[in-house]
Amino acid sequence: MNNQTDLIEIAKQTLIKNDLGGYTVPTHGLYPFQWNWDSAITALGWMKFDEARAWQELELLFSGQWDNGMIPHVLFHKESDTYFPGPDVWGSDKKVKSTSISQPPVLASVMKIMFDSCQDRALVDQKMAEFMPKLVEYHLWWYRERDPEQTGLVVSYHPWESGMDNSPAWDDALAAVPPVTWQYTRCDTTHINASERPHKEEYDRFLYLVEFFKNHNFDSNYIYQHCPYKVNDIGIIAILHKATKDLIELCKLANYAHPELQTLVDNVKLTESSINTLWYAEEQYFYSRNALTDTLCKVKTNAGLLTLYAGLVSPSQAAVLKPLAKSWATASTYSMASTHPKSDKYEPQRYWRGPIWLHINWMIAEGFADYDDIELADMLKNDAKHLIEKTGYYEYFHADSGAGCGGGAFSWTAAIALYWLLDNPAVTK
Ligand code: 9WN
Repeated sequence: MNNQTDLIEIAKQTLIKNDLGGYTVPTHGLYPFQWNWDSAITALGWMKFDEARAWQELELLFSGQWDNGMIPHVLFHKESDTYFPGPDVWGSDKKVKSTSISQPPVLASVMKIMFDSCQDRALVDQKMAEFMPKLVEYHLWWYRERDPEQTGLVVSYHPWESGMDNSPAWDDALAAVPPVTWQYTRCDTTHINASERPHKEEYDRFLYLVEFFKNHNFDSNYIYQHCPYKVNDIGIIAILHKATKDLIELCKLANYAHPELQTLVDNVKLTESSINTLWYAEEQYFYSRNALTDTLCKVKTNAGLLTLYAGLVSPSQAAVLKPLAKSWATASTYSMASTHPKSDKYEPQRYWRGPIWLHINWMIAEGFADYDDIELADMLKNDAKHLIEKTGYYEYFHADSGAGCGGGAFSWTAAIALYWLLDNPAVTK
């Protein structure tokens, strides 16, 4: 059991040790590159003790932005042989080698927090001038490329894009993707026990999609028409929606006028008018949808609760979601399992099929606080605190035993602890 002061120091040291010169790896060995949503969350931790370094994290993330506006899910700044699939398998030819998909775009929401909280205002102004055009382009990319028919619900082409790679919500959609037949050697299971990682059947299909993008020269139109995996991911949709609203607000606060700002405003309205197509009335829950078969992915995963964080939930829906979330949160020792513990798909220690991720808990807690359920928000926060006190900064946690799972000395867990859980006043370097 560590005390508060120790936990703050260990969290800072975790980020410092994971710093590879301007960007932070999620953890050494298992994930040796810069990941998109990890870096955004990690910047919140840096912000608490080194504001310049927090902005630098974003600078390196923007450095890999594609000309079409996309910010990739992984940037391969430096070579490493401890991860598979690396840049050769992905095959992109950009100036910074990268993957060809994105990740949940929490970046703008993070930038809004940094804008509101950072003490060095001259630095904030400088960074806003530098990053705002890029950030708007990133959001325009999401709506233009991933919702070309203007349905209000963007699509995702890969479970890795969801950030919740192995969620049981993807099982049916992924089963329709052909497996690769070539031999490959995974690195993840040399770092981590296989019982905590996806099965080979899933990896075979993850890799098929990676090759599919490469074989079709990353052609957005072709991929939109023919990708064998196309999902309206409720998690991405919710995080994008919240982030776009934050971005619009940021444009006003930073006095930044982009000629296509109205497009963002229009897309916010469009999503608001179409989100209920993902509400399954019979079970009173928000689900992702397999866009190829037009069927909802009916597994209760906590991604559905991110709609509260996005402010997409009506009062009557919130009245149903609150008691559901309470019984969900209390169905395991620690709140809140990523898959409902009563679901037959629940696996308490396998990747995204049951364990707890603290940055997701933070978003869900924010959502419940916004909908005036302080009790639930506090429960999530207190449990998250108990987990780090008991176990430290693991990638994720077993919802019943509280054991740390996946990688250790993990950046986003340390960062969200610094930002959300540990009462540490900000000090600028
Ligand atoms: C693939 C880095 C990333 C997270 C994802 C998480 C895991 C990668 C993997 O690690 O995914 O992107 O190889 O398993 O699922 O959310 O961003 O921490």
